[in-house]
Amino acid sequence: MSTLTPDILSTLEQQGIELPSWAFGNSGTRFKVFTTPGTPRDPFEKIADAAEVNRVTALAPSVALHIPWDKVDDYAVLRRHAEDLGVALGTINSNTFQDDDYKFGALTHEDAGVRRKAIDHHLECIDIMDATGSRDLKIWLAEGSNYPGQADLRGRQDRLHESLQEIYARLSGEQRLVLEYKFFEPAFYHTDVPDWGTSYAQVAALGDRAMVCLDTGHHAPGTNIEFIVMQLLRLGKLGSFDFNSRFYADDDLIVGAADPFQLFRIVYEVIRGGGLNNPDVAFMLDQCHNVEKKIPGQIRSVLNVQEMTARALLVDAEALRAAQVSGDVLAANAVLMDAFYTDVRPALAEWRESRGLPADPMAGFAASGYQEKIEADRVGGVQAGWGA
Ligand code: PSV
Ligand code: MN
Ligand code: MN
Repeated sequence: MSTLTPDILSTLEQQGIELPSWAFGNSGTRFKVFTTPGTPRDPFEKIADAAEVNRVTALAPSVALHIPWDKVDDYAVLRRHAEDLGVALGTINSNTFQDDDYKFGALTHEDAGVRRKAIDHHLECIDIMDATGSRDLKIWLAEGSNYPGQADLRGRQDRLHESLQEIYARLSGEQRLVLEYKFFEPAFYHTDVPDWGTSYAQVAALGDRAMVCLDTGHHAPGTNIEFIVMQLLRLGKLGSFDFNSRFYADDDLIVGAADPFQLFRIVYEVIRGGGLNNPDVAFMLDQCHNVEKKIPGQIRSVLNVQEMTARALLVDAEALRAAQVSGDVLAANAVLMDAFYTDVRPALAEWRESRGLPADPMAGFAASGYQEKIEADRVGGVQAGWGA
């Protein structure tokens, strides 16, 4: 355990990454959804699978739900089911992108009746939060337009504000609203919440319990995402992350798969901003496993985050600061790179064993027989909601 100090290990021990329920359902592209044997048939089975990820990693204490995909009759029963399996129900995600009425918008729609329906859906999500004990309502909007002139850009921002205000007013206690931005898709010309600035402007107008959600796959190629992380932390408005990785657009691939160095840089700014165990920042995955097995896909994802966190914790802050102050460009860069290039895997494996976890959680899960059991037991697993 040579590389990781007791301080680093105790920080790592507190790390928790929320899993998205939809990562366990079948998903795909608009071309084809491949079904995976053993896919959950209902929200109860999705939670059972998520609990497996936590069982072998101790890294995934909560599961985010998506409404109506995860609609059940009694959320208290679902909550107990999760708690019995050692996990909590987390963020509630709304869905205003799979209904014909929302073809030209939901919270921004010209028609007050459609806006009413979309607002009511969010109020229902908050009722669910009351039952599940969830803190965060996450709103990602698929709204926008495809052609210049199609929509009144300014009027839509005003309507968005009014709709969000009504939703925000319904929150109580510790509950929060997090507004996720995305630069394009499904709309191709303009999107109503395309960037962190728009999300920030909208949530700042609501109040303290409205924050920005940063999905790492929602930026134009080449965007310096860690800069945005720094800025939002500086402003006290980074509410949550949706982690995933991308090569081209919103690929929703395993976090850290496409660009581990970017993940390292993001986590470094989180640490620099006091945010690693900052209760204001929820660390979530937002991924889809189209061709790989889903539970191992989620295990790999949380391990990637843990590994890059361990490396980012190795940055020698004092040496870095000294090099920055003295204008030693290469020395400063070398401090960061030294940490990034440190192989922490053996130390993490040893540490896991010392905590009664499998040294290699991927192998631990494979040896457990769980995958074979669900493949035999479950027939007709559900689709996550994408690619229909
Ligand atoms: C669509 O882009 C999306 O991936 C958003 O990132 C949401 O967080 C997620 O779907 C679930 O609604
Ligand atoms: Mn997302
Ligand atoms: Mn996305």
